[in-house]
Amino acid sequence: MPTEKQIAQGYDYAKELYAAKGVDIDAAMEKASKVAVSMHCWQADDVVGTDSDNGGASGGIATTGNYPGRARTGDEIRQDLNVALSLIPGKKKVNLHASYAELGGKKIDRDAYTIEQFMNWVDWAKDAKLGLDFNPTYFSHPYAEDGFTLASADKKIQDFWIEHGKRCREIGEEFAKRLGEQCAINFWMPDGYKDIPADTVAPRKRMIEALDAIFSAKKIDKCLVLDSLESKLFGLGVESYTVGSHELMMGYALSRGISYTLDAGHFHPTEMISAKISACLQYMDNILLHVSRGVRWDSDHVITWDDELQNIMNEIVRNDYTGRVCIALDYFDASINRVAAWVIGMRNAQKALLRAFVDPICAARKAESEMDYTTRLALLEENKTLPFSAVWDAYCAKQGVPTGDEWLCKVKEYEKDVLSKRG
Ligand code: RNT
Ligand code: ZN
Repeated sequence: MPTEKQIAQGYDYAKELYAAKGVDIDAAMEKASKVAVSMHCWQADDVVGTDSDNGGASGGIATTGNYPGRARTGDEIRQDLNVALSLIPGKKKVNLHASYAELGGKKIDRDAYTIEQFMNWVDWAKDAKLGLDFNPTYFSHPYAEDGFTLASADKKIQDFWIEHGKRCREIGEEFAKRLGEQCAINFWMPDGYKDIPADTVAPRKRMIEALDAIFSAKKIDKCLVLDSLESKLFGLGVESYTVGSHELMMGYALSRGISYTLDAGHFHPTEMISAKISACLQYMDNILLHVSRGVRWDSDHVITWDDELQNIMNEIVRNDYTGRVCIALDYFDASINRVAAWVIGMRNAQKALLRAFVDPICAARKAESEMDYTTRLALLEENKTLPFSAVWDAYCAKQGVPTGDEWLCKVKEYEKDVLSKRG
């Protein structure tokens, strides 16, 4: 890890080189520090949740691995979050699923949740000065076992899940009011068939009806709640037909004026969500991103600082979309230390965001406007070796978080003192 002196020297060097390209790295750091990245609570415990003994995620998503130290309670999750958050620079939010309700020994089902079951989270977020995002949980529940929730042909099941959606919007509204930050609520439903359907229309009609029932139940100020709908290509055990496909969800979101969620793992492997951002935003006010990393399929690996992550952030920053795109992470790896999984992915997201703010783009855009594509390619490639690592180190130091791999020692210490002692 760099010394204080090296960080200062690196900063001076970078400042001069970037200034020569027309970039003020101080202004870039300031701007980057205002864009929130929402950290998903579900990396803590392999998407198990705290509201029942459901045995883990269902609905076509799966964690693999059995690394010791999984958080088992709300308190343990918050304890782990505190450690992870202290090692990540930039603005952060925390993204909760409804399955992280704390029932306090009472028997309350998901169609009856209120803010009461989330007060430990609200109090914690208030102390930590964090906004909360939210997700209804349409999986890991006996009523989701048949593979259908909002699109279920069983009225009792469909109504139960409609009610859950309504309750979640009210809980999200409370989060926003109590914490003073907008709550983005992401709706993802696993509904679909393992094998070839005979009727592809009826489930889609039922999905639309159910969504209409949820969103028309209460008008909530968009400053408080941003409703967003996530599409998917397929899931494990849901290989043949997904009700909430890209076209259905985007069409719904567009026609009802709500936000659409692009998950990086939910398209064909060569289809990149970075390429979709500027297209969606021609027609929609907002989109939400689930930044994930699919390896050959929607595997939800920890995000690395790869071309796609950088391209996503470039698109948001270069097009001035920071106010219209909510950035959230969505991955879950149980084969490595879970706190480290958070820190690696979040630091990568923040790194890519900062890099997008410092990367010079004006000259390449000018060349493009003059149809000088040679210069465009040459400049974009030369920018890649500008001393960004020095800017990143200076940013981490300024934000009071570890530089280099210094954070890893803290996680290893925490593993030794706390995580390894969990049964
Ligand atoms: C599943 C979706 C969904 C979930 C989380 C836990 O494929 O990506 O967003 O991963 O809600
Ligand atoms: Zn997702």
